[in-house]
Amino acid sequence: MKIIAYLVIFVLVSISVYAEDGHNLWLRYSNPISVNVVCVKSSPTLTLARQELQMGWKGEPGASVSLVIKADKAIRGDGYRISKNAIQANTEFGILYGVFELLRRQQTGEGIQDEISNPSYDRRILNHWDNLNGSVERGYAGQSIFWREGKDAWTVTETDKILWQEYARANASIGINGSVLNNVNASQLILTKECLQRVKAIADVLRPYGIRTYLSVKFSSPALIGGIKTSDPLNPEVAKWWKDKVKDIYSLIPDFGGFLVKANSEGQPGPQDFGRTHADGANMLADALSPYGGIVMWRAFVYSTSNEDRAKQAYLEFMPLDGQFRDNVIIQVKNGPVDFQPREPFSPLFGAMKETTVMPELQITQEYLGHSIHLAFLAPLWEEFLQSDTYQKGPGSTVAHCTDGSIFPQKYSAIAGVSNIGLDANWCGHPFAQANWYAFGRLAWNSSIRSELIADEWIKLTFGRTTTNANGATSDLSIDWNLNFLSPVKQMMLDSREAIVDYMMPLGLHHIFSANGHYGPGPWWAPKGMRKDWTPPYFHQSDTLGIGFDRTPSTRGSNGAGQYQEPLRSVFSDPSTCPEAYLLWFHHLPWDYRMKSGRTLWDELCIHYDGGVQKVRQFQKIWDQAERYVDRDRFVDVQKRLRDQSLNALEWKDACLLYFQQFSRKPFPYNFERPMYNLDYLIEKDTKRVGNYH
Ligand code: GCW
Repeated sequence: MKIIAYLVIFVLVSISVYAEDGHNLWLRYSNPISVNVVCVKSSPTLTLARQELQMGWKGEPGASVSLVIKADKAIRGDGYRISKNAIQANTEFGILYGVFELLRRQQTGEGIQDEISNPSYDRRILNHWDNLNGSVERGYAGQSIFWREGKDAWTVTETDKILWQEYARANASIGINGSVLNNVNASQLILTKECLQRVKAIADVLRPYGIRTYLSVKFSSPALIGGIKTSDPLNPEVAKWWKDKVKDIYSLIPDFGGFLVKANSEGQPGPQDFGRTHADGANMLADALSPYGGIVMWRAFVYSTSNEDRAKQAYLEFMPLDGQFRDNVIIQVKNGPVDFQPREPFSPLFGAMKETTVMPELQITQEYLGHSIHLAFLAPLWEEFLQSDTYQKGPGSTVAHCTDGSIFPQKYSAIAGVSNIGLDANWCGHPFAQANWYAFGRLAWNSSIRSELIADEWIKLTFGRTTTNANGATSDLSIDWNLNFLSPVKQMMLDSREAIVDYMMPLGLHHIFSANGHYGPGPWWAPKGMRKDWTPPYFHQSDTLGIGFDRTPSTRGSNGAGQYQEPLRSVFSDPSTCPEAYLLWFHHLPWDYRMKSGRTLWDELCIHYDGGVQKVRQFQKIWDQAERYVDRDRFVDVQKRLRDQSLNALEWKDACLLYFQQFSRKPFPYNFERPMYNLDYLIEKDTKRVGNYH
């Protein structure tokens, strides 16, 4: 009996020691080496910087590192200068970022020269689509870390504070310096006393890590909670209500960042309800915030029931307002013109609004990329977007440069990512989804770093085992680890987004999801009476003649291509010059259209769908070979998710190809894997799952 009891205790202890829930993200220091931190100033932030060094130092034992706040013209904003033994910055947050960079270099074995690093964007912000009842819109990693329902909804517990602090630290480690705490589909209640008290408590925890707090607000709040009859932005009483509210907020949160607003979009109230423009609405809020240095992020995600091509609508509504916004208003534009699809061309608003500050909105949470089931490393998607040339001020006017202040004069520069964080132990659901949080921060700090470097760093920090020799030098991960783990896993990450494009919607197809949570295939989905631009047939336009959305200037096209600057307008309008990745975004083409490969469009489509499935099968093999380098918990977790993904990829391929085949009336290429599902079965399965597909 005794032996059994000992055994049980031993097993339990081992489990608790070795259980790996992923909570530590990319911040895994082990066996710290002694270091002497020299810093003449003191503040809560500098104390954090000092602690980080003491917890994570992997350099020479007993070395001295000095932290110096000293103005230097070459250092901008919260940038820093680092060398092996010193960090210099203009601000204390710059020091903290420098410390994290120094430690990252040590952990990953990258060298450290004397160098300066300045942020690409001043404001690097996470948008949480968290509702006050604790649910998270498009969240796949559990409930909100900020809000909950029930008796203790407003109580700030120690557990809350610890979690918020861990969250803040993780953000600071990758340079994120802002959080919008609630959903853009905002509740007016966020501006009530109770709520603002909780916001203050959160802001107090985030502050030392350099993170400003922002809120999403509902435009009709004055009428809903202010006792005013209207929310017309030109009504003086309304403007005064907002001014007073802003004053209250700043008395609680002196460094409050500002408001994010979704107005006149998908049923949300806005200035147009009162015959006013987006500029009238945004400026009224901007005037209330400007005395305190606050900003308004006004979203351009608008489309109506009009017959106009949905992809053109944001541009049509916002371009006429260019130049009418205050300098503390930033128009927040999603990367693509439709809605966070696996692939879209960049939104034509980037670079086109020349007298208005524009910021990109990226989606970290995988609403359209397989939720937290599919492995999708999003840095390649964001890199492709940020490096897209808009040609708005000649060649080289990339989206990054059109938004970071290097081309257009602008008071602020900003970038936002819709967060994928929830109460799940590992924060993000899929262990690899953490890499997207990481990648967003790294790209917001430096928009020109390559996806490959980001993946490399993340894998080393998240799965790496550094070894330290007697002299304290970290002999970075072994050759075996590099060859058999780092390199294949990195390749898998880098290929993962393209795999999804291939098995979901290749060659420029978009928005062919079923109604069920934007997860599974639904090219057929078009219930009677449903708004056309909410149904996949609107987007793929399949018929016996061909497939694709005609956005050319031809009489049958919407001329969406016309919203781009030359030479893109012409390049996109001509199928022979349009990049094939965007072909069916801009063109409706016959099934036997000749592709660059010499194959017909139909055959090419088949090859892409099949290629996507094959890639995921390959990922499974890669991951299985990684087993001996990964802890059991994360290994099994990823292995299981890859299995689901494989099956889903097959469903996508069979559903889309069998559905499109009804129009193409062409056989599958003969050397090509035969479908394993029947279309009827997949349609029925989809219908039964309405509302709760994952
Ligand atoms: O993509 C759509 C989402 C909605 C979201 C909306 C938006 C927050 O399906 O869930 O609402 O975009 O960005 O406003």
